[in-house]
Amino acid sequence: MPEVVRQRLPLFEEQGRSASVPDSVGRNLHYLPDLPSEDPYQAGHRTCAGCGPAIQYRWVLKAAGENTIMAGPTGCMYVANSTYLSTPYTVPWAHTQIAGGGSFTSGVASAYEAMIRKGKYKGEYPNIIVMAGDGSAADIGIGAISGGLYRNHDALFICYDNECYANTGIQTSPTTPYGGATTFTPPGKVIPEGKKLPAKNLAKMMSEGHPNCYVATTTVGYTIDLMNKTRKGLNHQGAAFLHCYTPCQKGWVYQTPMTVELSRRVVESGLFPVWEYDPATRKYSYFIPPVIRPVTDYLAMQGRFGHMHPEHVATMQMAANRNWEDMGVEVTDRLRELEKSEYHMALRDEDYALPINRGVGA
Ligand SMILES: Cc1ncc(C[n+]2csc(CCOP(=O)(O)OP(=O)(O)O)c2C)c(N)n1
Ligand code: SF4
Ligand SMILES: [Mg+2]
Repeated sequence: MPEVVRQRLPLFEEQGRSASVPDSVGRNLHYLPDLPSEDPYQAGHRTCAGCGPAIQYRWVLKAAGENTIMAGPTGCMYVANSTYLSTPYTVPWAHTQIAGGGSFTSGVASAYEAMIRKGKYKGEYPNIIVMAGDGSAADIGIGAISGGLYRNHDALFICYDNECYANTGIQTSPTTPYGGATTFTPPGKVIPEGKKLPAKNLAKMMSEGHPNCYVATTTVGYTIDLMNKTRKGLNHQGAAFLHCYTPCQKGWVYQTPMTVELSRRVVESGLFPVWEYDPATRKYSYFIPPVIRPVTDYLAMQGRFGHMHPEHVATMQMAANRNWEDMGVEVTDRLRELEKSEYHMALRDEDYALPINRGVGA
């Protein structure tokens, strides 16, 4: 019976394969000689300017390369990427029903295994990837994705997390953070904070609940990390799950060029821990950012938090401090103080707020 031959994608910066060259004023410019020139996610999509999920799609597909099959459950990245005669993919791509991304992907993986073993397909096993929004991966389609991870199909299941049901008009999802204003969690007199529940811890559910699964979190602020975790997930024999934070300019109301900056600040403020889980050792390794910030450095950049009162900001700082503790980082006295509301103003106060904060719910 023919063996299933799997691809092995090298990691970027592995074994000193990155390089630096001096620019005209003597600074070292860092580059990756091995960065593929091909872009399986090309021009032609219709996402908003600064769309975080579109940035993620591009880097994931650059890392995966041409021998890839993609599935996209219903969401912005289906609707904005599948206009008739104007799709951005150079690789096979299929739309799936919003709840069915996991089962579709399981089926594709099983079919390739069977076709190769029966000698009906002669090529290498392809990269099989599903990129589901948070509404799909954390809510409507979580059952099918959990099934695929549990049965350990050889595929990469990605949640691109823009923390809302964006495509249908920015409704709350299980990953919308506490305090986030959406069309279903508008702040008002009765519920001034907007969303009351904290976000579902999706990635930890996946790592703790699926014993053979490689699981990692990342953001579009750390390109090499995103591409390497994509490749590690694809190289892992069996199921892998990647949770990627991807800002939504339209839903979060921020200045368009700030997508990458937000994707770093969310990590630097302790609100989105970046980690990797090795199923062989059952250990987590956390990325500790070089800069650690108060949560206000992150919240004040976004209109969706512009309504928050001091006690809501303090609640957010408390959650961030708990995350730092989980990561083994000592919480400074200053960050402890910021757990108290008397150390904060309302986010709409001039000292915090950018003009853009007059957006959603403000
Ligand atoms: C079963 C079902 N319920 C609801 C919808 C309507 N719907 C289409 S796109 C969408 C939003 C999906 O949100 P998410 O998965 O987070 O992707 P995003 O739009 O944020 O990219 C919804 C609710 C649907 N297509 N199918
Ligand atoms: S609404 Fe958000 S996720 Fe959808 S295309 Fe625009 S920026 Fe991207
Ligand atoms: Mg979403």
